[in-house]
Amino acid sequence: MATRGALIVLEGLDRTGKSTQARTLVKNLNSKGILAELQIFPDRTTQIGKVISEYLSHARDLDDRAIHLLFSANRWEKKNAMVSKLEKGISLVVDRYAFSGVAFSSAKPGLSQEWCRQPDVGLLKPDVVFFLTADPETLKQRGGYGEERYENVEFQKRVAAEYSELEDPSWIRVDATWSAERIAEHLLTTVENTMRALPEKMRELWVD
Ligand code: DGP
Repeated sequence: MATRGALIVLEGLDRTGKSTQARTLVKNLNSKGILAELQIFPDRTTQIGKVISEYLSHARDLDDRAIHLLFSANRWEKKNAMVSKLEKGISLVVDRYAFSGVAFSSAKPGLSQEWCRQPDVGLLKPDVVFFLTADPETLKQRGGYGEERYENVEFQKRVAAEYSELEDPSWIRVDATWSAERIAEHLLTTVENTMRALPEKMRELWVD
């Protein structure tokens, strides 16, 4: 069995319950004696993250390509710390990753998936990607969206189409309309199985 931690990513549209599930997964892994920590992207605590947060709350406007590169830089600035934790045997549960980067940016006019992928090439490749799915109209019923940019059904539909194009067969689709308990159990079991067959070496995203 590998001595390193596993890199576990949760992806999906807004309001699919990702953040709750990511927190629950860390707690459930910890209670089984497995070292695990949460990493949220965008990480709004850094200087770059603060600019992203201002952009999302409409406090600042930025060119579509400029904000795309900042989201990516926000992931790059965390890479070394993530590698070091994984090497110490700490698993990381990541709430959104480069796939959000591609899906949300390429949903905008004029930005291709190919262009959007480039800045994230070479980041760590996840060991498992959970893709929480539900129809945007259903998600809207969950108390509606907030004030942030991207939080509207039309845009989310375009993001969903981009995710489908980006999805690869290794992703694990999870029905976000299942109960929170059922999803949490499914995630935990899958992660435990992934950990049993974890390759020692970490790989790079979109390289091979
Ligand atoms: P969250 O904090 O998970 O609600 O994410 C904030 C919003 O930003 C959400 O609508 C998804 C979007 N987002 C996350 N990562 C990226 C990214 O890398 N690029 C773009 N364009 N949007 C992103």
